[in-house]
Amino acid sequence: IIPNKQGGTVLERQEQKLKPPSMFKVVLLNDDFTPMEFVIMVIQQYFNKDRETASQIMLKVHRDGRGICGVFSRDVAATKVEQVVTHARQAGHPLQCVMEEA
Ligand code: TYC
Repeated sequence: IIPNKQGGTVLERQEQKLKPPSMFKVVLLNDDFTPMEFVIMVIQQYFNKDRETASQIMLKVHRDGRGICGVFSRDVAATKVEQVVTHARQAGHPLQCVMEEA
């Protein structure tokens, strides 16, 4: 909004200088206690994967220590992490889920 010589204002188009939103990986971490079946169900339920894909991700985490379940905007990633950790704690499992900038 810019003042003019008549005491009014004119509205000028803003420059398009907004950065695209950062994206975040949601990563599952391995542990020795959470049952494989529970991890498969979590991946299916919160990351919309079919059972085959969820099993592959779970086995990757089991073997390598970590695995990516998906990439999301900051808010969605944070919500997924909270939902997965809350679900795991309610079931009494130590499953760890974290987000990191992609
Ligand atoms: N390592 C666990 C077991 O042998 C299975 C597991 C997989 C746990 C993935 C956590 O994110 C995980 N029961």
